[in-house]
Amino acid sequence: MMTADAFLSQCRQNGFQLFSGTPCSYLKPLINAVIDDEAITYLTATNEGDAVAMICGAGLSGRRGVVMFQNSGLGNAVNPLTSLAYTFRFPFLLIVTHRGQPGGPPDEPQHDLMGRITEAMLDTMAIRWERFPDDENALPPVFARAAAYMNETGQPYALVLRKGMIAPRDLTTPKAEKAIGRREVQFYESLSLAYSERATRTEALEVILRRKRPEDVIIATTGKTGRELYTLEDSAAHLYMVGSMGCASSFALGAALTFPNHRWLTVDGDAATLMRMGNLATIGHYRPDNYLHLVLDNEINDSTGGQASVSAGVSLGAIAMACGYRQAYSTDGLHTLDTILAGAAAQKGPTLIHFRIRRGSPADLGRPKIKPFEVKDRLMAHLSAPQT
Ligand SMILES: Cc1ncc(C[n+]2csc(CCOP(=O)(O)OP(=O)(O)O)c2C)c(N)n1
Repeated sequence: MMTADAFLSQCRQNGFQLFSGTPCSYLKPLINAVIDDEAITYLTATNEGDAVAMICGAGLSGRRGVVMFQNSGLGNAVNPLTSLAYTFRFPFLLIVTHRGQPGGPPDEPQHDLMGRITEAMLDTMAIRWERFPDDENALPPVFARAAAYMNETGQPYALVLRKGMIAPRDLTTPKAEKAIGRREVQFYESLSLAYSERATRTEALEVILRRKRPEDVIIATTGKTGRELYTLEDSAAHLYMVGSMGCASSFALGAALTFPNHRWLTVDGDAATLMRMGNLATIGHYRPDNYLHLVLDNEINDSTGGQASVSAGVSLGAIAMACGYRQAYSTDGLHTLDTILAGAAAQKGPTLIHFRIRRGSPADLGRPKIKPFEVKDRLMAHLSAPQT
């Protein structure tokens, strides 16, 4: 058994100072020590996959973070681990607890199957892992192996944490005593066009590009949005999420909190936003001034053949305001979009612009010819970050 502070001291020495995750009782001492440690930042995530995406976004700085969660949440994180971290080569330390460990202490029925397949799942996902050591003297070689692997491959390295490895530790940071009080959640909504009269995605992207400022970085959601943006204008300040549907906003959140001198524009889809709507609450909670969230809502999964999403009756602006965004707009007018974007330049974010568009894309739509990890390296160079 070791203390959480012994582990954190190694983390600090090895440059791991940003953590994200969701709690597990096995992680209690560690997560509490992280929250109590003023030299370490902890970003709480609503979902294990969003924790992965946030740490990848922050990883554009070249600094490596730590993601920690229960093995039950490994399922929630599979997509960003395989499509984002692996594909774009984002290295970080992953701590996965081992509830339901075979031969371990008796555990609840819901952990039985996951306990049996946890290590095999990591192997299947090509994630190099080892057991979390039970002695602090074993930590330096563990960190050395992890660093060597990350340097060589650009991939995450996992530690599987069994029960009782870390000495108990309570949380000492008190929960804020402040009353929540009365909230105003008004936002601007003006929707007057019939579906077929609305603008196209391309027209909306053209307005966004016209209003782009030199410090802006655009993170485009998976599917046709990234492809259209790439076709209209490729730039070192763009990142096209080729997979990890729904993670553009959490990736951009990690980046926005790490790079306060850049404005981070997430260009999302309606289905992608709804897929990971919990992250809107995380954006509202951390409230980065430099965050602009544009949702291009065609009410369908356009990229996969036009199947209806459930966004037609959803007021994403109202949801964003209820989650703590500073302002939100919902419109279908291109001129209104242009005016809102012009005004957003002088506003503190987070801002959500819900822009209702119609279906369809140009017939000759290209695909990024540059590989995802090259897009990431190019963006890191643009941000003047050391390459991983
Ligand atoms: C986790 C996951 N589920 C499903 C897909 C397949 N997929 C790719 S794009 C897409 C539709 C996205 O719809 P939306 O966000 O509304 O954007 P649009 O295509 O309409 O521009 C789907 C379902 C995926 N890439 N990842």
